[in-house]
Amino acid sequence: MAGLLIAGVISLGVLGVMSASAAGVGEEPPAVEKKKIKVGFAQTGAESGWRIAHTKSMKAEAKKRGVDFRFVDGRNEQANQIAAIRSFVAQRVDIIILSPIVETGWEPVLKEAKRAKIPVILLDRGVKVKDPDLYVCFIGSDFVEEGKMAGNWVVKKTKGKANIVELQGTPGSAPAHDRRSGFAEAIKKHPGLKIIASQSGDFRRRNGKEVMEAMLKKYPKEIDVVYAHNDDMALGAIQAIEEAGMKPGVDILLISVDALKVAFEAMVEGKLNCTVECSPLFGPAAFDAAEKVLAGKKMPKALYNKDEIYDQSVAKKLIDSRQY
Ligand code: GYE
Repeated sequence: MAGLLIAGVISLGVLGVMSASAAGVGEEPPAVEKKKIKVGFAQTGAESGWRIAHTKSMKAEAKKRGVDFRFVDGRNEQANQIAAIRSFVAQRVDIIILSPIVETGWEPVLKEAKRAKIPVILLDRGVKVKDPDLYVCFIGSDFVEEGKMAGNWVVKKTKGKANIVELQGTPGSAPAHDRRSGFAEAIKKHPGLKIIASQSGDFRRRNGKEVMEAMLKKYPKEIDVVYAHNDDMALGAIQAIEEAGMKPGVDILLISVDALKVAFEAMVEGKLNCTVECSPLFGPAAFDAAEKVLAGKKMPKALYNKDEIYDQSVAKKLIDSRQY
């Protein structure tokens, strides 16, 4: 049971060993009382396949390590996540993990956690706060880099000439902001690449479809490329394109982010052209970090995952190895 055992029980353990040796060889030392650590996790919600895989990874790892895990689904409202943090403070959890739905507005509640001496780990998405000591570390992907990878792929694939529709993630969220700026940065030296429309689909499949339907009405023949900030919205857009009588992946190219298994399926079918990976399998890293923090070890302020980019040429070969 290599679970997360906190430092508070170590002194007990040492005492236990001492009294055993004093009692003589051959006697079993008394069992060390192990305290389960209490972890509160404030999740954004369940907006996408990515998010569902993320929650699953966290719950599985908590179970594996025997953590007292308190999970709150924020139902995609910052107010619910703030209330969750307050309740974690009231419950005196040992550590709080937060996947913040948006970047701003966290200062007051993070200060409350700090005052209560409960460390906060940011998982997956970052926040904008003046005092960096309001959280111990961030673990996640470099969303700007993901946007750049997507932009570079579009530059190459279209030889620098295309009308692009961008489907943005949740307004105010770090991935929506950074995937947009990274992409813009990558295409900026190519005047032939134009983002003709950019709208939020809130990282959801249904919204991606609705926004794409509206775009196809407005620009029935002009759209060459769809850049979606996640796979779910691209899958929704694919449906809209098919319903409009066009071939997704051929008449309109689509690139998105996440690299879900369903995105690989769409690539194998030729409907999606490319996806940039963003792994949601955070469980082990999150609880390793929690363990370190509670043991008083220093964590780097930010830990970034390494993400890859996959297009149709590798989809068939890799689809069976995809874990989410
Ligand atoms: O790309 C999207 C999800 O924050 C990286 O959130 C995450 C994003 C992910 O809903 O599908």
